[in-house]
Amino acid sequence: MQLSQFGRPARFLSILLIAGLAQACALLRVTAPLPTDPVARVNGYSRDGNGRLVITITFNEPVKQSSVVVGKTLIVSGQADNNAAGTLAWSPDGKTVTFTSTKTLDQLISPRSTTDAFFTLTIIGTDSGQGAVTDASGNRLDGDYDGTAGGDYKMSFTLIG
Ligand SMILES: [Ca+2]
Repeated sequence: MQLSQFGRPARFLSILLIAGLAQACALLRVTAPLPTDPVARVNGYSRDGNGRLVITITFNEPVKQSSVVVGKTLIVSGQADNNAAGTLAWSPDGKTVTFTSTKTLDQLISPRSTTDAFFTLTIIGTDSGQGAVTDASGNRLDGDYDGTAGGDYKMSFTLIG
């Protein structure tokens, strides 16, 4: 009786401790677009006034901006260009980056081999020689959402023909 009454606050304290640790060790993740979101597969991009591809990517915490390098740790691949050149623009809080391609979206996916067209966004979490995206403290992106740092984020976009 007395033991179980004593156990309750101890359990509460350990839950607080675990929650605190989880907070301190928060993993860097992409929160939008989510690879599992079927709507984002179609709508997670846009075109600017010049027809260039624009993809806006949001993370859960500020990113070390120098770790995001187009063609190395952020790779956009279309049917006609498997490593599209482009520029990055960061939000003031460092959590959101917007990629704008140098070529137009039509150039990236043309000629289309099927009615539908596809392009992919890869953000590197596992360094295989070209670096990896990290947060401001140097923790690598949990790109595969498995709960441990590392793993690449891959998002497929489909243009319905
Ligand atoms: Ca991971």
